[in-house]
Amino acid sequence: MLTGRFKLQLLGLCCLSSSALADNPLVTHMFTADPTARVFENKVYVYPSTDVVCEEGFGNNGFCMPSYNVFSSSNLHDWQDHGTIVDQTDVPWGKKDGFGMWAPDVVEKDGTYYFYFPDIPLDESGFRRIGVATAQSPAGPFSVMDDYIAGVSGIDPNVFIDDDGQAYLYFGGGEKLYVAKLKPNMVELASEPKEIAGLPSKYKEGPFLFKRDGVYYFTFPHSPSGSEELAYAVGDSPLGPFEYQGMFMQRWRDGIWTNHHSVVEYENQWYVFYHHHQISQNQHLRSMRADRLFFDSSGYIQPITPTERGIGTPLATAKLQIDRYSMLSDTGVKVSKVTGGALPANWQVDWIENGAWLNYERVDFEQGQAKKIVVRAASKTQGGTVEVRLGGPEGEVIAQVPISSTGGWDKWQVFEAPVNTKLTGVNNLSFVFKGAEQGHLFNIDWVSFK
Ligand code: FUB
Repeated sequence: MLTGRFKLQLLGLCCLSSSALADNPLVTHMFTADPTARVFENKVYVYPSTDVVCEEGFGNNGFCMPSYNVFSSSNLHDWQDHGTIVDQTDVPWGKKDGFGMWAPDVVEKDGTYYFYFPDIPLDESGFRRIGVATAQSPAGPFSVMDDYIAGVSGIDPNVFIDDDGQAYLYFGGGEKLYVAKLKPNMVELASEPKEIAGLPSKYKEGPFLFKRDGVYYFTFPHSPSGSEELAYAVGDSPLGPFEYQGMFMQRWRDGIWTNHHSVVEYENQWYVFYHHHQISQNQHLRSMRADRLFFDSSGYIQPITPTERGIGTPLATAKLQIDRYSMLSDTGVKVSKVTGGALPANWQVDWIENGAWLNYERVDFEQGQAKKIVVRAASKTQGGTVEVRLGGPEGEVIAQVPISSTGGWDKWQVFEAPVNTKLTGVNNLSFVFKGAEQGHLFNIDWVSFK
């Protein structure tokens, strides 16, 4: 139960820069894992590790993880890839072909960005040591420090700076997780690492501490049996002890053992970032995702249900990948990945039958410029109509887009129709599919407004 108090209330080769549009997974052009999200300069920056296919004889525990990238977004839909910020070959004290650059973290103090990362030490003094790279901007360029943090051996660093300016380093993977104070220079320990008290038994890793309404939430992937669930404990001090509260995200049951997360508040909404292997179906080639996180009135974290729609608010003029839906009717419509395990991943809406529907929430129409809707569709049969409605499948009809035969289920054409209402601001859309009573009508790639 909740505590009484709780109840009351790189060596910068920076960088390639490109844009990716996505809901979940957040990016589809590369594999990304262990995402740490932070708010810097009024944007969300995400620092994942990167998964690549292992060549024979390389890698560690099945993972090949050579480097770190950073991504940023202000609408949580358009993610700018700022490129690689730290590569294993940049780390003076690290094995240059170790591929062991596991989950990282980053914090800002006095205008300097401190990037903490695990790597395999050349001196063979541990499974992983934790290094630091610093930059003057959240996207780098980062300079890697000459040596790892003395006195720390383990994985999954997480750094929390409390309101009084004291910084704490959390780390570890195994039966025990650890915390130590950092000196004001952020790269040396100010206290001996001590075991965090109050956590449940069995394997734990990926600590992530945040503070909300004066309560310290210590969150961690936990494996009581089988794959990892995301769990949390709460306390009155960043050093603990903590009181275990249970899990807030269930374990994956489809062939991936890890999950790894971070929690961040942005523009008065809390989010959890985590990973899954939806694109590759290979547990060593993961993709970062995010969903909204809510607390109940007592401060308990409400359980997360992973969504395809994710967290972004795209502009209506973007290519809206409605296969990343908010909700689908129970029958008469499916979503299929058309790229296999390859990158960049792409999905389509298909097996559509008369009367089926799909909701896609949070589309930004700004000042009301949208006059037309465009649908990219394919049909081997006679096609049908896409009714576009507001708010849900019973909502006001704002457009009706006729789709005719294109001669094949993968012969794509663009169809359009006028929008009969002036839409402004953020709206929830619903697409209702109409056509012959029997058979499949059409497939949809994306929709967009002009
Ligand atoms: O990604 C490699 C390791 O797997 C991370 O460091 C762990 O937290 C787990 O996600």
